[in-house]
Amino acid sequence: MKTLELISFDLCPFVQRSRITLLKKQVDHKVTNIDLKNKPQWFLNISPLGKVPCLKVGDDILFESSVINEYLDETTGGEFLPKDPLKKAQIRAWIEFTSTLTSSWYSMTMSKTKEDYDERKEIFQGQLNRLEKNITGDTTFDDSGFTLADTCILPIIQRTKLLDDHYKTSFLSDKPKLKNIGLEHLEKPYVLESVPSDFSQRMVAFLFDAEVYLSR
Ligand SMILES: N[C@@H](CCC(=O)N[C@@H](CS)C(=O)NCC(=O)O)C(=O)O
Repeated sequence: MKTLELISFDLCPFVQRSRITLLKKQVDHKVTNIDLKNKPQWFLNISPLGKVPCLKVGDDILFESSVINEYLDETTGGEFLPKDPLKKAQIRAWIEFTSTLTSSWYSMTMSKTKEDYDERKEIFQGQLNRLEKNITGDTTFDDSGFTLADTCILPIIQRTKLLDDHYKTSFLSDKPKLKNIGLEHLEKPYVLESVPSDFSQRMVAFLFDAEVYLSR
């Protein structure tokens, strides 16, 4: 296999998807973190959208987390996507949904006023409810086992649990399926190592510095 280098920002939920895939499959790789506020020129040269993650595969570049994840899965056995075309398409569709959900989490969390927070919370909560209703597995999104959808849902559960634990929100209190997926995976090495060891403190400090409504 060609050498793999993941270009990363260590708090990014989209990067985390690929880290989870790489770590769960125990694939050798290097991680290079960049400063998103001061993107290096070499990064801008290789990243068409100026976003992380990017994956260097030998001398080739891949971008977009869902594409990177499919490549990583396909080249290492392909067991993180169902073989059945309809099932596979459904997982891909829910992966797309989780990208919107991730943006909604971010937008809500970064709200600076109560009005913005309340408005965005409605949107996030509605989407989270919908995700919860569509989970068919006991400890995974799909009843066929761990899929690439789980690599996208875990960063959301982790960040939402952080809000519940630290800011006393209660997003997961009526979400037994999401809670169960979190219980099963969040403390496993492939999730713990997919973020910095001081992830919670870093996130809380980041939100405090950003003077968001939740930090008040
Ligand atoms: N659709 C992209 C989203 C990636 C993304 O939004 N990454 C953020 C960091 S979490 C980024 O690089 N932002 C830099 C910028 O927009 O300037 C993916 O799934 O890879």
